[in-house]
Amino acid sequence: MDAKGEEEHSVVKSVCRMCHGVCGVNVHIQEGRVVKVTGDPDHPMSRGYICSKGRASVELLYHPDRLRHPLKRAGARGETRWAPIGWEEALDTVARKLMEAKQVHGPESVAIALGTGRPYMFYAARFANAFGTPNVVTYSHVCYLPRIVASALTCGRMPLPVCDFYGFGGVRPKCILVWGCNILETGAADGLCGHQVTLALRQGARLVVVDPRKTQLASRADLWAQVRPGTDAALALAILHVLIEERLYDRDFVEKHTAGFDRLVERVKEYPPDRAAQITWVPDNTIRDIARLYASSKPACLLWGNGIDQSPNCFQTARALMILRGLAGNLDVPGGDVFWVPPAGVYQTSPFAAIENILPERLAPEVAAKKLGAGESIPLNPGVRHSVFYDAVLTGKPYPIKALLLVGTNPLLTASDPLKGEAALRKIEFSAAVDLFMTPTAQLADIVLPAASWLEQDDVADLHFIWCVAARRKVAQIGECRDDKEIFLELARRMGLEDCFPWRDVRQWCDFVLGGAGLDFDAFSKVGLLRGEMRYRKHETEGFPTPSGKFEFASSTLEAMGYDPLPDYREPPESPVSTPDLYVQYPLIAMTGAKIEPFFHSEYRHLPSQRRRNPDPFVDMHPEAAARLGIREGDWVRITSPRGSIRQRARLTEGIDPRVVSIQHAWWFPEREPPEYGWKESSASLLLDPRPADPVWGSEPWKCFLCRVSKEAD
Ligand SMILES: Nc1nc2c(c(=O)[nH]1)N[C@H]1C(S)=C(S)[C@@H](COP(=O)(O)OP(=O)(O)OC[C@H]3O[C@@H](n4cnc5c(=O)[nH]c(N)nc54)[C@H](O)[C@@H]3O)O[C@H]1N2
Ligand SMILES: Nc1nc2c(c(=O)[nH]1)N[C@H]1C(S)=C(S)[C@@H](COP(=O)(O)OP(=O)(O)OC[C@H]3O[C@@H](n4cnc5c(=O)[nH]c(N)nc54)[C@H](O)[C@@H]3O)O[C@H]1N2
Ligand code: SF4
Ligand SMILES: [Mo]
Repeated sequence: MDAKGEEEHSVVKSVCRMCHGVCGVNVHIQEGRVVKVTGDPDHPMSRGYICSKGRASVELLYHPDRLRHPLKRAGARGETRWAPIGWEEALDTVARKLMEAKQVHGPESVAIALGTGRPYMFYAARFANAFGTPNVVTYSHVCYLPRIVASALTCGRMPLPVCDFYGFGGVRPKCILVWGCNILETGAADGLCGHQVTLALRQGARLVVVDPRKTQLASRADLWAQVRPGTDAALALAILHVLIEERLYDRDFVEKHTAGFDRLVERVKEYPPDRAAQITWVPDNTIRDIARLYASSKPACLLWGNGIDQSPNCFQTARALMILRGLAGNLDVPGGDVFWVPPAGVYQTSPFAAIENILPERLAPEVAAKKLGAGESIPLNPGVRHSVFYDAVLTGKPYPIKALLLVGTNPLLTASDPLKGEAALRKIEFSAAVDLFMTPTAQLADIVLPAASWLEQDDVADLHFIWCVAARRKVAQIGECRDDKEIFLELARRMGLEDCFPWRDVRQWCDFVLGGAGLDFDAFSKVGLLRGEMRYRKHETEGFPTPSGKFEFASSTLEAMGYDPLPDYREPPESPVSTPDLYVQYPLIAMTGAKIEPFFHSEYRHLPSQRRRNPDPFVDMHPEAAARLGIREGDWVRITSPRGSIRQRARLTEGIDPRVVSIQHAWWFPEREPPEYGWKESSASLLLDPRPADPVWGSEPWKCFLCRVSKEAD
């Protein structure tokens, strides 16, 4: 490189947001253009790690299909005719339409639909609250939230405990129990960078994996429980049974800090390992070995994920795993499962903090009571399920729904009941979508607003209320794209909501977030990271902020609300056991949406580097099951559930039980014709059971329903 070239090459330190993770990265800029994103070896969260998505950030940034200007629908819905308009007209229209609906039909006639946790989550939740609608349509029933609230009801603290890999207390985990979480592909869990697991294993930590699939981690594990999908509660109760029967638990913790132990003892008596083995397909000696290894390794930590969230009794399964952490004496101890202490003075804006903003009591009580689907799960679930929302739009009951603002979500591909969803999106009077790309969902909107990617944003990146916040800096501008936060500020200004959004712009907001820590965004960008001062064993001085002041084996809150205060097992609503007749017609158990490294849900199928890694939709099945059906590696197969039918390509693997198949989710083909881009061909959303299975939380069983598979005609 000549001297001039070197001068023009600069490196900006930032944090990636191609997934939830906050991997520290170096953004390389040449002649004003981002040319490369590499891992930052000095970053304490990720220590140089970067995955293929992080590296593909540049491909995303400059992708020719990016939305670059606000668009207005110019034909009938779904006719794919769009006219570019200016931001003023676009924002004025959205603001006016939402306000008109509110004035005529009440704030509840307007819904906000959100996707997974993104940097603007806090703004979105605050916006819904300030506007006064209780209807936030989101994935809280199947992702993360059930574990947060189950953990909060058990030990009073929010958010949930996270594995302590960083060693701030001088000790690292000796054993990692990974339960329904595939962090090596999913990058981050609950605020933890997945690379930390790799580092801990390199240092000799023992590994136990509970997963129906032989994931990379499962293949490296000391013990692997190949659990039948959806039966985790029985397995957890049996492990608790062994801990108690063999007196492997932390007696000091139980005596000093817990309530309801006797009732737990009675409950787990119902789950001896031999009974659990029949339910879960995990041999009883494996159950005993797991209990012994986990309980005798001190400290140990437990990493959990969507495998729990999307099970038919996710809430009590999560409670059982919280109880396991407490009983083993791992809660808030160095190297165990800890409650991070965030940096002092920094205003908390994590997706978790957003929940606080959508708690119903912040709304007018009479409006909060109107939340769609209220009553089908405990009020602490702030979200509305898609299926419930679509019904309300289509029937006008219990009241008319007039307008919808979709921000960063593609529910036709990522939620259940998508055909009903399509009808609802076609029927609703007004909708606007904010996205980086045109999608099958955005194609049905009236106004589409172009969002900025992470390289186009200033932010105080905060991942789930953890021990640090990190600086993300705007290094590019694509077309007229805008940061979602700015879009919310602009809408709030037009809708008289400035009291809740008093910030002039995103920079002033970032300064506000940092204000209590005594620095502004410019100074913070130079430092790059602010850390909290970690304290362990907070319960020894502060107790647990539950009604009893103790860690509650039996939840007094659940009991007061009329629910079972203790974890118990429930059979999935569709299974060989609960629906044997249906099982004859649909003789395979379907799991959907095991996440894969190259994609993020419906995202990145545009990006050649990512698509090459997984060019087609794949369903994993055991060679024996395939042989019985005359299916060979790579064949296109038809997968049919009681709800619908799709096609994917068979991939044969010994790492799955012959009675189970694993179906990739959120497939569409951006290269095909709009408005559908072929989503009805292969999207697992068409197969999903939209019924709320969990009696407490209302989760849907997306990882354990029935299906059949057949070879497609050549
Ligand atoms: N069958 C099945 N379905 C599942 C799952 C499963 O396991 N099985 N998992 C579920 C889970 S856990 C979740 S959380 C949901 C996620 O569901 P979604 O959040 O709806 O999924 P994505 O495809 O990631 O994102 C939707 C859109 O957001 C846009 N987007 C990305 N970043 C931004 C941004 O910064 N701003 C804006 N405005 N838009 C942005 C993308 O371009 C994309 O079109 O999917 C769920 N769907
Ligand atoms: N690359 C990539 N990263 C992502 C995402 C993405 O789409 N792509 N999505 C992000 C989002 S929104 C989320 S919520 C996280 C989720 O991250 P994870 O929690 O890791 O999510 P999954 O891959 O859905 O499920 C984890 C594991 O659970 C297993 N599993 C399925 N059913 C069961 C069951 O019944 N019991 C048990 N014990 N295990 C089961 C699956 O086989 C899978 O290996 O990932 C985030 N990160
Ligand atoms: S794991 Fe997530 S944050 Fe880290 S490099 Fe990959 S996409 Fe970026
Ligand atoms: Mo999620």
